[in-house]
Amino acid sequence: MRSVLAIAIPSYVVVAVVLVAAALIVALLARLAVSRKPKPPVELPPGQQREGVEPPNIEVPAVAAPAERVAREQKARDELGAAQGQLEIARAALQRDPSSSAAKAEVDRYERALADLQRKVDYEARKTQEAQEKAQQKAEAAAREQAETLARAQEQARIEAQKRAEEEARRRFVEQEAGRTLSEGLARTRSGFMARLNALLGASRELDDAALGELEEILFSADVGVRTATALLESVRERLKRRELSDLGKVKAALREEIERILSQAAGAHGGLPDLPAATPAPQVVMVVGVNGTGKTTTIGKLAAKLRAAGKSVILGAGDTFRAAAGEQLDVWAERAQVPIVRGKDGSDPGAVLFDAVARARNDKLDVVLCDTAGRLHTKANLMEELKGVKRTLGKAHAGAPHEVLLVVDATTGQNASQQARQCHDALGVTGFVLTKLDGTAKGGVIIGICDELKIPVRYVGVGEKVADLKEFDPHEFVAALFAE
Ligand SMILES: Nc1nc2c(ncn2[C@@H]2O[C@H](COP(=O)(O)OP(=O)(O)OP(=O)(O)O)[C@@H](O)[C@H]2O)c(=O)[nH]1
Ligand SMILES: [Mg+2]
Repeated sequence: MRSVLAIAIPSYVVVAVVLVAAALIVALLARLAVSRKPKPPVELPPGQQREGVEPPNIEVPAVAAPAERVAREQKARDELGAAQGQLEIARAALQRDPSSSAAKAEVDRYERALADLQRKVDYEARKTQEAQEKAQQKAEAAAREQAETLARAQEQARIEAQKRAEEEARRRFVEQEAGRTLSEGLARTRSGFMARLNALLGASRELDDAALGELEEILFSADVGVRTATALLESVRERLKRRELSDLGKVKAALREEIERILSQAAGAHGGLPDLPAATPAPQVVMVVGVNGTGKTTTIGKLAAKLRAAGKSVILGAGDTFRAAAGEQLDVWAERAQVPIVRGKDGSDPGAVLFDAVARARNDKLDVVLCDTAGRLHTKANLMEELKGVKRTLGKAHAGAPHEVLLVVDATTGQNASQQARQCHDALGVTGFVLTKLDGTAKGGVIIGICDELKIPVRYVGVGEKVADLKEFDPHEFVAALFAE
């Protein structure tokens, strides 16, 4: 066999084939080394890096150059291999006949051709590498885009899950803190003048002058105020004259009706924060006022939690800049109710702080701004004058603001509450009020006097310190709880 090959294929051809094969192996190994070089990590340009989204870490496996490119390079290498074979043959011929000028010319021709072909191979190899890098970059860009889209979707899902968890926490916060019922909150008032009234009007005794005298005495001792007590008595006397009332049970029903009428005339069917009229642009600005200690800050905190639980977006404005503790107290409520807060430096201008809160609400498209205010000033400045200034500033911050001037009065102060309500209303044009601390007093009758005199709707009543203790005022429910025996 060996002898047959030796005869059929001259030795220089075998040498040439071996050389070509070696050249091809070297070229192939060089290319493999290039493609295995570790890829530098892909960095997102600064403009494409999104806040909160980690630039994705992308690993793209090596991508092959286009087949047509590889084929061209291979063809050039084949041509080179063939030329090398030819050169070896020419050199062997020259070796056999060194004096042959034809053999010499042949060698020269193949050497020049080989140099040209080597340049061609280099060129094609460079082109293949460039094409490979381009394909690699394209694949990496596509992978990066895909990873970014995925990262954004994951981030969005995370934000939404967090929002849902916060909503749930808020809802549980409002629900779990089961407060008192209105009836429990009114227990003291019921055990005060209402107990005497119920005892008198529930007794099976004659409807005579003595009974009416006793009724008069009870109403005057209740905290409804002289004017309202007189009006209530008048209405009973009128109906007696018209013979509409035949016994004390009927007097009780008539009084209950009259009290519900007084409480409803301003409040309508139920209290709560009224919605903004349809055409009025948000945010709804609520300025909360009242003398010190009545429960403004606490009411704002409870209200924020309630409004949030009802799906409204709320921001708090810490307009009581006169006491450091006031801002901190509101901070605690903002944290509990999970709502943003705007605070200024202690002692700074309250109007400016509330202006900022409204501006932020407008910017962030929030529904409601709850503005806390001071109940007492360090200086001798008049509180009402100060609050008038704040009110004007709110009007500059947002057309129509404040939409609600919510006066907080403390029921335990009885007739003082009524007086404060009148003064505040004269100065600021109160649009609704909140009667707090009904749970701690027998003077709950004060609400009847305030509604009768000022005809301002009661928005909420407070029967304790928990969120659930702030109740939307419902005249019917209120009277039922008041008259319950
Ligand atoms: N029992 C009871 N306490 C209440 C109620 N509302 C508020 N309080 C308490 O009343 C106290 C005063 O409440 P604040 O909210 O600080 O009153 P404020 O009007 O903001 O007081 P200043 O900022 O000093 O003007 C706090 O201890 C509250 O917890 C309520 O309806 N029932
Ligand atoms: Mg306060």
